[in-house]
Amino acid sequence: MKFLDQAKVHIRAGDGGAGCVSFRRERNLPKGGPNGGNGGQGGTIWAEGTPGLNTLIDFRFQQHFRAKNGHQGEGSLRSGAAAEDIVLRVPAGTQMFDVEDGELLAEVSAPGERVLLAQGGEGGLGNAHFKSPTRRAPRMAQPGTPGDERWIRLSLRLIADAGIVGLPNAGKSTFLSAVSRAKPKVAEYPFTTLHPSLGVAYAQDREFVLADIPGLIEGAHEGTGLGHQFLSHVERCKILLHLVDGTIDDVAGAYRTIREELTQYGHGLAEKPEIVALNKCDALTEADIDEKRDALAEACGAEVLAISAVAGLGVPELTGRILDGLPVVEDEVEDDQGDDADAATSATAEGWAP
Ligand SMILES: Nc1nc2c(ncn2[C@@H]2O[C@H](COP(=O)(O)OP(=O)(O)OP(=O)(O)O)[C@@H](O)[C@H]2O)c(=O)[nH]1
Ligand SMILES: [Mg+2]
Repeated sequence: MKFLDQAKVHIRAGDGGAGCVSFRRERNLPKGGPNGGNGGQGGTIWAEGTPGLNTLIDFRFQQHFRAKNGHQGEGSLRSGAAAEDIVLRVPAGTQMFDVEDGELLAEVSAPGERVLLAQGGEGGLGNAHFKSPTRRAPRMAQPGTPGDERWIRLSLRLIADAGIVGLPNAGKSTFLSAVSRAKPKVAEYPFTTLHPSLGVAYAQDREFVLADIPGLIEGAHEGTGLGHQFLSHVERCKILLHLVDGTIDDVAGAYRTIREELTQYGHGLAEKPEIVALNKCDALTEADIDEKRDALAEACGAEVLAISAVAGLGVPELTGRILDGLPVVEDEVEDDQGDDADAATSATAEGWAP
């Protein structure tokens, strides 16, 4: 499945049905009163967060959403039927903007959350409504009001707890696949990952969402490599995991390159809590590990974990560290989330496979 994080759709809510002008006519009642019913409500358009969904790709295939109009009122005081609502299924983390003025209309931040995008029109009142002692045969009824209509831009920012950053080839995707069921592509060349991917990691009976984004290189903020466009997906992470490839000579330089890009990008990324890990330690000697870990610790001014994403070395400690940095959510594993979370995980893993 392809990843798509921007989409433009046209939405049009249904118009309200017209009210009806009608009079009661019966053989023994030649001048019965007005009995025109009200029109029905036009269909409204909503957006709803959907579990297991993490791309806006569906909106490439369908860009127009039009809800039906409400039915007209009828005689004998029958109200017109309301039209059905339409629900756009979007991933959690989707923001919706008005294309015309760029205004943020709504935001879906959790699965199941529903927001209004376009209100259906109200049905018009039938002539029965206008009856009064002085006006016993009103020949008027209201038309329905029109439904809202607009172009909206959908913009998805993944909501992950932790985001993995690092140079290409640092082993970011390998780490994601080591701790979750996500299966991102891993290869020995840079820029293997072209789109962000998400995985749910489990550790210490807790779970957290990890985002793997394409590697950054020097000048990413000026568009070099794949640029830093994907950094928007780690903007909302609570913590950054900074992976450094231990097999390269200048690990401190690699670290600083990424830090510089994070700073250039702005949006508070450089201020986020960061955990630094030296990866690929299975390919290093003890002495090498010590030396590089020290160099890295000096560059970042914090303790550095030595890990091997491939061999699983130091991985539980690292996930433990990430968890320590995340707020504990009460009832995290309770409720009916258990099964759902499982289902969402596998869907996520498949959904994100490139
Ligand atoms: N020896 C060793 N190799 C590793 C380890 N982790 C990753 N690799 C290898 O490093 C290469 C790059 O791994 P990826 O996970 O694709 O790296 P990435 O950071 O996702 O790279 P991009 O997506 O290009 O940014 C692959 O050949 C991996 O097998 C490790 O712990 N030890
Ligand atoms: Mg990758």
